[in-house]
Amino acid sequence: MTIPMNFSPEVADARANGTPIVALESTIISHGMPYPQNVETARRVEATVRENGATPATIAVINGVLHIGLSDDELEGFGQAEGILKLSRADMAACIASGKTGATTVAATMIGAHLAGIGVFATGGIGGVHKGAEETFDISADLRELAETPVTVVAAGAKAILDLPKTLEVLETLGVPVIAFGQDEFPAFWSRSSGMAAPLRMDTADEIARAQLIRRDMGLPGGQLIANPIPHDAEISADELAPIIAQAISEADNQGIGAKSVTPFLLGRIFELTNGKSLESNISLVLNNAKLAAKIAVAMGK
Ligand code: PSU
Ligand code: MN
Repeated sequence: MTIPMNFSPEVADARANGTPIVALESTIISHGMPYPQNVETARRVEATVRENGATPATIAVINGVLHIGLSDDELEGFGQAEGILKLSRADMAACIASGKTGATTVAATMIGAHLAGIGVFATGGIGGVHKGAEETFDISADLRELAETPVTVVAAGAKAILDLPKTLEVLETLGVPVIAFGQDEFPAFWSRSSGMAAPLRMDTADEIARAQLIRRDMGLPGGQLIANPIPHDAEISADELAPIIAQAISEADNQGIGAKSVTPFLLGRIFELTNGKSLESNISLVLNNAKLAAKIAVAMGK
């Protein structure tokens, strides 16, 4: 193996004992939330995975070593450090080769999870087709990764900063199962409703685990997107957010924000413009996703 890898002690134990593991991403820490809430959230997410019967494995590249499971100090480092690379499929190997440090997006976390034999991953929201993609061609590499890499990703749908109808169309074209959990509608991250029906619906972790295993046995590549609605008490209505999102997007356009900077810029502006309310919702939905992912990981192990 040419890939330098490091497993945290608890992940190494779980692998040795064959107990359930849930992968977690690091970009949500470094680029998705402000300090110190990002580190506090990362710790609470890990605790939630443990409380629900699985071992958390936060994935990142540190000085050219692919880490599967981070120590408390390492989590803190991703929360504080400026200038950490944001890694997707295109740049993960280069970061390892150059001995650099980078946080993994959904796409890169799926790749790391699969290398480590982990089949379930919890995050907040996935990247998707950005509004205006017909001009910018800005379509997240997360979508293609879901079509290629056999990891079930639990997210709260896709953010309203994205073009949701186009995101669902691309996922369908790529053959990615999009499964709403416990409701018929596709959830929209900060709100439970998007106005669009989800292509598929499931109501139990067992069903979700079975579907992934059946895909594998059918020889189908790729994972599944589980769209888990945000808890009722943490929702922000689409009406309240729409003008804020529009403002953030127009500022990004005016300031020439492009490529990898778009998503972190929009998340940061929406946090400011909602006086932190968007962050509280974001934390609540990530914890909710961690809980469901742990249950799916337990079901997959049966
Ligand atoms: N959703 C969040 N917070 C985040 C992200 C998504 O709620 O921080 C991150 C994820 O790591 C995701 C990435 O993979 O943004 C997508 O970035 P892009 O749009 O540049 O592909
Ligand atoms: Mn992009």
